[in-house]
Amino acid sequence: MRYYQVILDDSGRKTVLVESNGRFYDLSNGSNSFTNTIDLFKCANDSEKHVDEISSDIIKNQKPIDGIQIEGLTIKGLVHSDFPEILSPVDAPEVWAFGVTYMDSMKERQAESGVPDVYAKVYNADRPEAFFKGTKDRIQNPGDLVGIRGDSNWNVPEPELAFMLIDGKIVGYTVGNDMSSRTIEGENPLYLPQAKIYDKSLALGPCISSTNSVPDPQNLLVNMTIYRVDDKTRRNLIFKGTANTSQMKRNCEYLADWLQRHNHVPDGTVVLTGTGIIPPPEFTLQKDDIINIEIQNIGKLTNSVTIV
Ligand code: DO4
Ligand code: MG
Repeated sequence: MRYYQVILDDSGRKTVLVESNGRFYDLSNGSNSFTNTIDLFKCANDSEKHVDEISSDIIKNQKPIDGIQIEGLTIKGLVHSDFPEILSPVDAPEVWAFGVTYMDSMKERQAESGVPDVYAKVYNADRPEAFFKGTKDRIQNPGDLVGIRGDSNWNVPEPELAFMLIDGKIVGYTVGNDMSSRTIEGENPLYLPQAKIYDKSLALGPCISSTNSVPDPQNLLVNMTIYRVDDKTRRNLIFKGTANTSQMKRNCEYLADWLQRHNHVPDGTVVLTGTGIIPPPEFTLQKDDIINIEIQNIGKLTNSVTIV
């Protein structure tokens, strides 16, 4: 099942929707009621049940919500309706990221850097590269703007499979965009935090897919398209790329294990697993570009670009 955090109507009330067989149910309607995904997944963990079992129990006597449709893997409200407003699927207290987990990521960073050895070393070492990416207030929702830094002239999105941890275990998956400045990272690897953490540099969504819905996280297609709007307001496709999570050198369980060595992370922590799609060196994002990242069995995350 897939879990969305949404605002359903103009009351501003936030709730969790679950999608089951293309229909949506409100998990705040029931004796056991949930208005955020962390509480829901924690409840499943505490009661030693799968989250989909808890949800199935809640929705078994409920009618699906009218007027919400699934389009591809994106949820849409009624035509002309601003609702549901889709929020980030988890209010993650911490977001971490791994880098250089795909061969292509290693090669591209070697090309941009004056010290290419560090990337080969980390790709080949047992210890992966982990970095802190943000806190919940830094997460952009689906449909929100993502940022490129005003002091950087080479900027890219990084489409990444992300997982969520409860009690140290992987309980679901989402789509992440690890927005990055290649100018700053290329100048000196010690500038990594500035290349990676700045206003609007992280987006997550649209949902958390439970582990039942992602039976093999190491075999998922990842697609990214980028559109540029011309002066006639036409959208032109300017980049299209594909990867598969089977190309990851280290799997999600391995990354979860390394992250949590001597480092406890709070429930609801989200972890980005690295990018396998890197636009060519002449490509840089511009204001108003539209980025779509779609991961099989999860959904599509769409954001447009602003300068921060
Ligand atoms: O080494 C820098 C970061 C790499 C990264 O974010 C990635 O490979 O996705
Ligand atoms: Mg990345």
